Amino acid sequence: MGWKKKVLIGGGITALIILILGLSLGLTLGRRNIKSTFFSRCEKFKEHDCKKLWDLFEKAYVNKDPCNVPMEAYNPLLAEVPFKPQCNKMMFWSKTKDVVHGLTAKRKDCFVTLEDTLLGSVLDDLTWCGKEGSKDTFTAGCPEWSECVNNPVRSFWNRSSAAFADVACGDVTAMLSGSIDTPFNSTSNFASIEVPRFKASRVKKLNVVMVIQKNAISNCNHPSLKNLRQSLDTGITYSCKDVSESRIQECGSKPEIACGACW
Ligand code: JS2
Repeated sequence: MGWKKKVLIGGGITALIILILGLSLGLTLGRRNIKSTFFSRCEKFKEHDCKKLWDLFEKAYVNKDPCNVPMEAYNPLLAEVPFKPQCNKMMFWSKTKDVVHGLTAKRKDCFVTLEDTLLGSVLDDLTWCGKEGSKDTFTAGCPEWSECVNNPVRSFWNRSSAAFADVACGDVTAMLSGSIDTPFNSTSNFASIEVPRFKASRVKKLNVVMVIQKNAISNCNHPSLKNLRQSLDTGITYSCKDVSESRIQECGSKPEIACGACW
């Protein structure tokens, strides 16, 4: 066999070994990363036992079919860190994640979202799942959001959205997008999980803020907002304001602007 052929085969085998090593390393690092990410984010909230929270979190999905993890699987975790009612400050959103968090990152004196709570901030933008017969947490090869309803990530956000909405009280704010053709979409988390849990016994008013960006195609007169008004519990007052993105950013950058004067 000529030396050229030997070099080629040798090169091929080396490449294959590097590929396999790379893959397994990636998987291992991925696994290690979510745990280290969980702890580094959790430790920002001083008064909590992050090891206990990690164990409760893992119990929700480890060694289970990743399409058979219902919302209730997270009940023990939510019970360990229940959301506190923050009347007149609770902010909900739909298709406005970045604008909303750009504001709440700077004005927690005015508004807090689910992603500003311990559980929401620890797990935001993370992916995780388990596999039957394995005690590991995987971050790759997990079902996509719409691949199956009872997947670990979707069930966590559905369960935590429900729990956050269950403690909503006073004047509640919701930021909806004027850049999409259906600002209040009945299939969204906000519409299907959170709004039905706003009870007039706790929630006095829902202030909708329609985020108006340059490419705006909708505003407070959009027909889908009629559906929102009709789906609100009787007794909850409703308001809607079209607010430019720049005004929202100004509220974020000027703490001297009173919460009620942001728009
Ligand atoms: C996957 C994630 C993540 O009111 C808001 C929040 O309380 C939120 O939890 O749910 C509402 C927004 O959901 P909705 O109305 O479906 O809007 P969207 O813009 O389509 O956001 C979908 C994702 C919401 C849940 N979620 N899902 N991965 O990292 C993640 N972070 C959040 N909040």
